[in-house]
Amino acid sequence: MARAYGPVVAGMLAILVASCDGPAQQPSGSPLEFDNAWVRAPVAGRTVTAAYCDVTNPGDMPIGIIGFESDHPGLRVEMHESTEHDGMMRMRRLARVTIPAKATVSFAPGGMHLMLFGFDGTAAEMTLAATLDSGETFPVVFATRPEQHR
Ligand SMILES: [Cu+2]
Repeated sequence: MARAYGPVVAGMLAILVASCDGPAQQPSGSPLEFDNAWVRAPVAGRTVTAAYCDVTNPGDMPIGIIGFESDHPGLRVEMHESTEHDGMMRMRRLARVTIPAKATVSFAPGGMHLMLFGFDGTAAEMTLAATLDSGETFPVVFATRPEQHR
């Protein structure tokens, strides 16, 4: 029976290796580093989905992200946080996400995420501009991945 798991484990390792393959492309001049940026392809016929990434602040001062924007026509982005309240999952909108000094904050399934309205998933990747509390914006490329429930 253990043999049946072989291909699955091999597949997972391949994904892990692929995601560690070389340095991620970082927006030039950005004080924050963005890794593992991906957007979940929406269910067919739907245009609401979520995007995720890991944000690292290598500096000595906390940095706030006050939003993400797209130049894609009709695409709107909100920063959300999923929370469980009395056994119910809820989402609330975040006006600001602070990345502490020398720390990584993850937008990840089940937690903070970027909520996308108006993305049909047909593009292999898309760019969202992260706006920092300094007012600077930096483009981050999100790769589209097929729908995954986990
Ligand atoms: Cu949401």
